[in-house]
Amino acid sequence: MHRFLISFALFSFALLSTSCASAGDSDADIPAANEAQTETPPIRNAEATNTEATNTDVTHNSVMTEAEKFNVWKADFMQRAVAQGYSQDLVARLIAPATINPKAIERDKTQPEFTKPVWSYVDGAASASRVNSGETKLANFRTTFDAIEARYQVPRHILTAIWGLETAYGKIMGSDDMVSSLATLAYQGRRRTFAEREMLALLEMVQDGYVRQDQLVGSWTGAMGMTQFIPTTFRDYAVDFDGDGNKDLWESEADALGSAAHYLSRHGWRASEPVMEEVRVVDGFDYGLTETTKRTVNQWTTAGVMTMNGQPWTADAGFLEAKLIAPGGHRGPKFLIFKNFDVIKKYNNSTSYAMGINVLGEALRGNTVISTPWPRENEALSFEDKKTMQRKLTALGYSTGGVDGQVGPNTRKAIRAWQNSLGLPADGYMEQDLLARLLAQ
Ligand SMILES: [Ca+2]
Repeated sequence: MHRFLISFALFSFALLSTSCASAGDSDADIPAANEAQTETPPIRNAEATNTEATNTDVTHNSVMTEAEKFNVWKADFMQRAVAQGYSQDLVARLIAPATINPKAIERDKTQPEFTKPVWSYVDGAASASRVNSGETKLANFRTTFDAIEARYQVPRHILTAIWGLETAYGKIMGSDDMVSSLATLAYQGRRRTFAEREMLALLEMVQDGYVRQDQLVGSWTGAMGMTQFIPTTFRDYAVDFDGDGNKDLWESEADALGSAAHYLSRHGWRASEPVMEEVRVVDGFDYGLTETTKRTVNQWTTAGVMTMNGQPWTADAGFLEAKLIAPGGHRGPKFLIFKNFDVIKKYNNSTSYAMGINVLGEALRGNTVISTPWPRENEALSFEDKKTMQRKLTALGYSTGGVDGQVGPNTRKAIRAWQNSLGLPADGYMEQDLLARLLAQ
């Protein structure tokens, strides 16, 4: 808190897995803002997947081999791309060589059965090795960061954290052919709208000449370079920061970091505001206010929210709007989250991710931002536990909007209503002992 009070006038991420780092992109397990309120889609958003049926087209003719069906889809897509105005030459050169990426077929079918608790993600994000490497990068690219901050007013520690969480500072960028990966996702169908849209963006990128076809390498999910931009994001936000004529997010740190800064800036980054601040709340605090309610800091103070050290907020801070989150329930740490938190979620629509970026970023500046212990003794609910919980809540009249094993806003709302009925803190957070209590009911 003192950090915020003092530095308010200043500026106020393997992983976990590789590329699509944040594979856990949806906020399924973590109380977060209402994702439906997102104005523009984040770079990668689990919600962007779709489940449209594809059984009406020729690609599902069972007599054909997989490769033949793929080629039918490909010929059709190429025809449509040309009809949309892309040159026949370009389309043939870029799309015709595409082949099925077996990894994209396999992995896209895999459903996560178990989600790590939020603290595992946050701990991993700011591991000692990631902090050490980040400090080295900050030192090695000091002048680059100076120039990027001057142009975009996005602080270097946040950019470094994104670089670190996305690709371990450029070490794990994915080595899959972009066109084949996206073509496979499109052919497969579950993400056809997304993948075809991204393929058209690849055509545009090559057509406009600021990237070369041979550069189009990344993760099977379609994310490229040190900052893991999908093609539409690349097309709309990548910059040639070093001015060599090539938007090189793979080899040029200046281009990659400048592009990330440009992205955050265009999504409303506020240089003079914090990302999140840990807070305490009074006994009997109404946890129904967490997650979606937006109030000014002064209003939160009136509602019983306090700084960790008990000092008042600065006058300026009092007027900032914030939401309150308790990602580990009422026994864990609570945070006021500000506009910049939502801007980070435009990068990856996950509360855990945004927290990870902030925790790593602050660690790179020598700050520890979470002091309250997480409720680690509580074993996280399994996928089956979550479904059992959803069935029981629904049976008791608290609709979870379906039984899918994913704890999203609807399920948290149902948990809150059930908690309220028993006079429990309505934090929307289900623990094993609470689950036992629910099931006994
Ligand atoms: Ca460049």
